[in-house]
Amino acid sequence: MSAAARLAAVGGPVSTLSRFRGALVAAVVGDCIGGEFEGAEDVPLDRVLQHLSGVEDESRGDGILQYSDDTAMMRCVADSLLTRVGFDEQDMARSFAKEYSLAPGRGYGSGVIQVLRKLASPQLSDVFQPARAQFGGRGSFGNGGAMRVAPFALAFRSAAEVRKYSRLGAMLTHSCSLGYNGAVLQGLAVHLSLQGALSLPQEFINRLISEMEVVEKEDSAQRDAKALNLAEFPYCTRLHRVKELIERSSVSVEEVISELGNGIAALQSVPTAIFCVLHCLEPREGLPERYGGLERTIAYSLALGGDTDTIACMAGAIAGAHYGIEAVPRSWQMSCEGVEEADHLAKRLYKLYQSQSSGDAVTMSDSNQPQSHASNQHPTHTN
Ligand code: R7I
Ligand code: MG
Repeated sequence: MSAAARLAAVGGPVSTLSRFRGALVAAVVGDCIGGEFEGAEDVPLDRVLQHLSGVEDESRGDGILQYSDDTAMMRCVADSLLTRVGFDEQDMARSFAKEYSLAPGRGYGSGVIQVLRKLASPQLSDVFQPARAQFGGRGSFGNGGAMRVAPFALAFRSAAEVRKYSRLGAMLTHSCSLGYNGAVLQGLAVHLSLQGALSLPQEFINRLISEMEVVEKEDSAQRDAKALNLAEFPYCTRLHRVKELIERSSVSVEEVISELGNGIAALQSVPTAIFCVLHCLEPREGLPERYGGLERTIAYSLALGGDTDTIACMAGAIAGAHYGIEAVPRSWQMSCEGVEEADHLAKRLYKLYQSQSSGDAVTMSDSNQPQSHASNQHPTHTN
């Protein structure tokens, strides 16, 4: 391991550009590598390690691992934010629809396909309408809004903007608050991680809890929780469980699955992804000592089974923003489709991010303050 990789693996100083590249590249890598175990109920760690050593073996010649809808849609988000210099719901919606029509076989959720077909219609004026019609009018609670959200955290500087645009971007396909609030949580986790907040894990999780307390006070969140027979403040409740689990000296995979879930619902996967990152900040029994934190995070996400590609993709985005690009093994990057493109998009988003700066870095304490953003120059964004 290089000195830079070692430094990154222990969470040492990492440049912002490296964090940006790490976030998108590790998300793609998590998606591609995680595809192997998608839907599996029981994934022994041995099998995960065997799969990963296969990925590391460059002479293997199996060809590259393909990305799924997670990466396909994340690319659309990044591309639209860059082309429109901010959030433009019409452009992003058309981009999702076009991507789906060009490559429909990427493993999209069965519900979201109907939305993507409707979004392709040139007659459609309200691009949020097809999502609202899903599941009897309540909208999808799937994790599809959260899995693609990372570029919002790379495009917007303040927590308030990340909250606002993560939510709107998710609502193009997921209008149930459980769906879009999962995206808000994942977007904020990447946002905080980019700023180095994972070097203080307790503060990181406390900050997410306090953010989600505000988000889940909204009427729509209260109403949807009731309609789905969930206790009030469902994300906050799960984040408190995450906090309890990371405080324990040992926790089994079975406990993590039963406490947090590993499913396709955002509620059963976003807090789980956050847990994977926090749990793997330290070396863990059963994982090779040579693994850095990023490798541990991806390996551990796979061992949970269930929606492995999406959980590894989301955990990868958060962990990649913390450890930086140097922590993503070259062999993993070379084995995964779409890495180069993700790296290129991350570099362009970094430039956009820098161009909004007045020269002052955003700090944890001032990141709640509204700041000027490129999207303000664009008349079509929704308020
Ligand atoms: O959320 P989404 O884009 O995809 C979720 C996962 C990701 O891992 C993708 O990679 C893919 O593999 O699937 O897709 P949706 O179709 O919106 O939601 C996914 C599934 O969640 C649906 O097909 C439903 O089975 C379920 N679901 C619901 N079921 C009942 N009631 C989502 N919302 C509801 C609901 O309100
Ligand atoms: Mg998936």
